Amino acid sequence: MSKTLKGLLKRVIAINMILAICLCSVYVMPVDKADNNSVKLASASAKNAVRAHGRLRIRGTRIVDKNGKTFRFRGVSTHGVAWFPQYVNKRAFKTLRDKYNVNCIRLAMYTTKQDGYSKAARQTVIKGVKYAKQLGMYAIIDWHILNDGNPNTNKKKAIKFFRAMSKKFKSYNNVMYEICNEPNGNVSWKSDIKPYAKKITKVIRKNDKRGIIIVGSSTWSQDVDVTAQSPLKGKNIAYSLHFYAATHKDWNRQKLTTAVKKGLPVIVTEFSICDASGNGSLDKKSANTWMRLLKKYHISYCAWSLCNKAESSALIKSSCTKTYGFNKSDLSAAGKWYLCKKH
Ligand code: IDC
Repeated sequence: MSKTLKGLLKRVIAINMILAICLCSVYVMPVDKADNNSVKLASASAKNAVRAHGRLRIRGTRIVDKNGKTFRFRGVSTHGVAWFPQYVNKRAFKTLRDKYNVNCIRLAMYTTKQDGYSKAARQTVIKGVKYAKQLGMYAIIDWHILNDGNPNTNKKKAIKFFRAMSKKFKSYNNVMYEICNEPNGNVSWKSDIKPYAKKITKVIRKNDKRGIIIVGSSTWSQDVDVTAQSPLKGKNIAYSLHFYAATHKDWNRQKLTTAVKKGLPVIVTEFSICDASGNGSLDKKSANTWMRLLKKYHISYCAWSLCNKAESSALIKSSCTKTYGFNKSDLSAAGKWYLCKKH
């Protein structure tokens, strides 16, 4: 081949390459612009907790990640998904993840008809788990018993629900099952909650052999010290402790210490810094004492709740109607305390 021909060929190839690059960027640019989300997703991949930590397990009193390292999640609980389904959207979860370092979403589904238990509520939970998975966040499926005090009241429904959920999500590595939010009333660990938990655990384990199962305790999930006297047998089972800092103080913190010292793995799947009604004034002093204790024992936590209801536990200001993209000024006092502070 003559020198001039070679030179010509090189030039043609170079021009083609430049053209191809131009064409690509013309093609890519509008996509990025149109789908702002995808760009941010890529840049925020460092926040993909599930990619980094994988399936969580319980070892001793702690949660450990896929590498066996102690892991604590920092979560947000929805309000009842039947009442505030609008916050179960991918952009809301992404906002929590990217702006506020949240890596776990608890999907609270009340279990009585009067509190919105329905097919639609179940579908919202399923959607929520999928969004969390897509964003690399952990998800807690919360069977939110409350007015139904004894978990056995709706045991049949719970069996059906957890059979379906564990079947659907058995291959997901981000799912945890909270099988009874807050047993209360005339209910005891030994004769009510433990037998219920045995049954539900068996149902879940038929499908999902490894996902963490979280079990509540008596007195609105405060009596972890009682649970610690005779925990369930089996792997990857943890126990929930709930607190509302303005109501629950040293007495309750002592219960946590007793339980952990006995070897019970505890997760705070729900807390707020107001009183137990979900309203009232905030007690930041008690809240900070709680947070120090949780840190000491490497305990994970989720704050109640992702909504703009006019109550002090709501993380979003009641005047804010956004359902995602919350800025600091959109957050309530409790929201600012929780989401904008390092605990
Ligand atoms: C509260 C909600 C409130 C709702 C009420 C009744 O904040 O808007 O009207 O339930 O359903 C819990 C429960 C949680 C409660 C919360 C505050 O798990 O469902 O939510 N709380 O009372 N345990 C202790 C406090």
